[in-house]
Amino acid sequence: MTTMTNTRTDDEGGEYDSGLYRDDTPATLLPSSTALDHRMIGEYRDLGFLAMADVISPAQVRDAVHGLAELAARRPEGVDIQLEAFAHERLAQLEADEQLDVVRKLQRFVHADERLRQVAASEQVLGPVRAILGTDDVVLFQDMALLKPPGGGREKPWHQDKAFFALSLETPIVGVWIALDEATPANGCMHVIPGSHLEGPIPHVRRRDWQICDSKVPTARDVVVPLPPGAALFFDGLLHHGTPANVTSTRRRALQFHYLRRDAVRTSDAERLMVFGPEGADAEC
Ligand SMILES: O=C(O)CCC(=O)C(=O)O
Repeated sequence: MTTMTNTRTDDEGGEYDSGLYRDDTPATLLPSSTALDHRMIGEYRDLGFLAMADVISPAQVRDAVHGLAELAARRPEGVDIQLEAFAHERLAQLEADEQLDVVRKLQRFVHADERLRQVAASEQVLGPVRAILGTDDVVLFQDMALLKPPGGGREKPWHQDKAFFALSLETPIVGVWIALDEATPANGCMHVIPGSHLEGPIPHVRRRDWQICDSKVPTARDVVVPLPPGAALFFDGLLHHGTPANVTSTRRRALQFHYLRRDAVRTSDAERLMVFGPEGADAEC
């Protein structure tokens, strides 16, 4: 299975101090289909994120999960699949439709599954993105599914997404993280540091991943973002965020899309590494 060209096994991750993620301050969830007014956009600019309920419907959640499961079984050309390090131990016990339970990440799938393409192009997702970016002319920059399987799906340490993207620092990018299952503190929901996007880029180091050094994470400011299925977190590309490991037996599957203004200024990998540090060559979000 790991010999297929579009499939590889994760070789990062590792032990971490559980104090890196605090659960005492939960984010507020805006009601479904909130049209973002000036005040809410101002709040997004100050905090660097907002969370909203029911951004996609239960039917879209089901379709997305079916789409991902089919892609994990079919593995079409062009879709990148990364398995958890424990995949080889568990794969033999899994039925074809359970293969998502060893997949850490799928990438570049919108061209391969119409149901997933429709989620990325849906008005409920694009409406808030357009309001945040201040233009109707937005483009999808990256599509991925982050599946953090039950029984040890690994941590994604604290990081800024822009450390992975060759984009000018002034170019705004919006991440949209959509829960497909209930995402909880125990199964690895998102954690964010409000306002950290205003503090500029910070050096990343290669430890358990390409990440912010653990000792530099202001954990006292941690806001945890538990989300029901269909809810989404919209967040700035410089916001410090991370997710702990899934230490439960429940699933925590999510879609993550990044959007840019069409006139976004792209730079080079060399510039990205100059800003965020030399250890990030080939780093993937
Ligand atoms: O879903 C996750 O576990 C982490 C997602 C994330 O922050 C990323 O891939 O940049």
